[in-house]
Amino acid sequence: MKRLYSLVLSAIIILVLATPAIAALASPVPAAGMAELNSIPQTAALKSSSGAGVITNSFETYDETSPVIMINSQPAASTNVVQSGITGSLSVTASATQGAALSYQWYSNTANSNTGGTAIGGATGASFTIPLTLAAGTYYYFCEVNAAGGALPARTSVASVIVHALTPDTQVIRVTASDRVHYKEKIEYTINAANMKDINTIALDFIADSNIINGADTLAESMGGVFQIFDKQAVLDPVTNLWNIRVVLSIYGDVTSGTSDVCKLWLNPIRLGDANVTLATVAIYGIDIINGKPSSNQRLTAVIPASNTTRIYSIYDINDDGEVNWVDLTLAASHYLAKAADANWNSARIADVNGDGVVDLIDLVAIYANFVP
Ligand SMILES: [Ca+2]
Ligand SMILES: [Ca+2]
Repeated sequence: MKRLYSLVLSAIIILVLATPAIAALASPVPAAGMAELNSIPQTAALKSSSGAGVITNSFETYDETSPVIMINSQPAASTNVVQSGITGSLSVTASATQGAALSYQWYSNTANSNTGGTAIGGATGASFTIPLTLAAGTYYYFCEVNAAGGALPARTSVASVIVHALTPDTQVIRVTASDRVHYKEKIEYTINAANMKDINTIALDFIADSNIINGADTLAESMGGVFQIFDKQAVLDPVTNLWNIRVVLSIYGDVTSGTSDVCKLWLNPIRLGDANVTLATVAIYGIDIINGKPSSNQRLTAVIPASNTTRIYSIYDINDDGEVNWVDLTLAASHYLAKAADANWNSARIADVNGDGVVDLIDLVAIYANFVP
């Protein structure tokens, strides 16, 4: 073990010494004539080389020194809510090169499109709370991200919000989870039930992508006066690695009406990326008042499918490509001995994984120790 450690240190030190050459290779060299190209106005009349005529071309003006915006995670494609009990929000994660400051503007649209749309007053954060007063129907939203320094704006894909009409007997199941979870932590899903009067049993079937996540030691646990009959996970499709997770709950007297958290579900990240978990089906059975057992009649009057996407990230993934490997170590090494007082700290600080204000061997060893395939 000691020998392995010193081998790693040697490898890192060699890497650090070799870094200027790597950095020189990686630095983009402006193409000859780029400055002239950039000075061409948006619509330019160019004379052809033969002089036979005039060709008019349109150009997007592009300055290679401007920051570039990346949308790292999109708002949920589809969110189901129930009228008068609307909860939840839509959110976007974005970044820009050169550490440019980002700004956000959410839009609503009458069609399933992210062109056009109407800017929503005050909706200028990375997260947008779904308006509580929406009537039953389908609504379309998207976010436009802008960055300082002349970056081209970037728009997210469209997020549909489906508002279901509420009737007195509508049972509602909601599932919520964090948008982002660190690789070393569990993803926690909270299952909330509403309008459970005279309900005996709830059976929930989730579909999870086991390329990214796997069952935790404790898969599910009931709460709020609800009894858990069983939980289990099984391979649904060995080709796509989709897993089915079934949780069956029994409802007792305490949860007869209103809204209550009835269960938690935990999954373990096994890789970086977007973990998708969908509540595929819900079966709700009422009480058979003759013998007190579950009725064979399903009482469900509103299926609320819910899909949650959680970004599994690692602070050691310096280039944010979903893996922690030698590329990240090389990138971090290119900032070796950068300090918080340095002019380039804005670009170097990502390599300071322990946050102590300097990029040194401790950071490089930590990145090496947290490689993720
Ligand atoms: Ca990486
Ligand atoms: Ca450090």
